[in-house]
Amino acid sequence: MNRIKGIILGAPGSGKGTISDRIIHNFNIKHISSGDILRSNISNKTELGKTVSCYVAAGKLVPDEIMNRLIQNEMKNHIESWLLDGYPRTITQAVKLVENVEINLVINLIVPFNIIIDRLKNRWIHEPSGRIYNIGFNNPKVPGLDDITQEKLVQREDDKPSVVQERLKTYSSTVKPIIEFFKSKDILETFEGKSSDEIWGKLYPFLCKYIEKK
Ligand code: G5P
Ligand code: MG
Repeated sequence: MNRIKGIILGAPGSGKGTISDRIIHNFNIKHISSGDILRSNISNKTELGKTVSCYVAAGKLVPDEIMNRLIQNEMKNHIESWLLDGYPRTITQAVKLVENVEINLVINLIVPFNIIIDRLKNRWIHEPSGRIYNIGFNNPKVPGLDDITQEKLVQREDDKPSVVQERLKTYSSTVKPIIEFFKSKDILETFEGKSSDEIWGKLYPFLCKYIEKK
C-alpha cells in the first residue's frame, strides 16, 4: 500500500484532527476534513454555509445528500494519497464513498468519552486553517493567537457542553454499522488510548510499515 486512500474515524474530540496533523507532517498525504470545509463555508457565509450552519451549531448531522456531493466534489482534486476526516459519518455515506473510490485503510480511534468531554472545554481553533490548540496539551505560543498567522483563535460553537453531549450521542448511534462495514472489507485498524501521544506511539510505526516517510 504505497498510496493511502484512507479514512480516520473516531468520536468527536477523539483527536482525528490532531492525529491527522501528525500524519501529514510525517507522510505525503492530503488531509480532507469535512468539518473544516463546512466551518470555512459557514464563516465565509457561502450558500452551503448558510444551509448547514444550523445543523453544525446544534451538533446534528448535515443531510447525506449534501455531504456526499460536497466530498465527491472535493475528491476530484485529489488523485494521490489522502485521508478523509469526518466523512463518512453514516452508513449511507460509507456505501456512497466506496461506489466511487477504493478505500484501503480505515484508522479507527477509540478514546474514553470522559476524557473527550474534558478536552473539548479547552479547545481553541484557528478557523481559516483548521489549526487546533488545547490549553494544557498544545498551547498556542501566545495565548489566544494562532502560532503561524498571529490571528485570533476562537472556540467552536459546537464545543458547548450541551452540544458535545448531542454529538457524542449521534456518534454512538451511527458508528456501529460503519465499523462493521469496513471491518468486513478487512481494512479497519483500531488504535485505542487515553492520549493522542499514546495513540501516535502505536499508529506511527504501523504507518511506517506501509508508506514512505516524507
Ligand atoms: P467535525 O469537524 O468532523 P467531530 O465532531 O467529528 O467534528 P472534532 O470535534 O473535530 O470531531 P477531533 O478532530 O476528533 O474532534 O479532535 P481534535 O480536534 O483533534 O481534538 C480535540 C481537542 O483535544 C483539541 O483541542 C486537541 O488539541 C485536544 N487533544 C488532542 N489530543 C489530546 C491529548 O492527548 N490530550 C489533551 N489534553 N488534549 C488533546 O464535524 C463537526 C460537525 O460538522 C458536521 C456535523 O454537524 C458535525 O457535528 N459534519 C457532518 N455532518 C454529516 N456528515 C458528515 N460527514 C459531516 N462532517 C461534519
Ligand atoms: Mg476535527
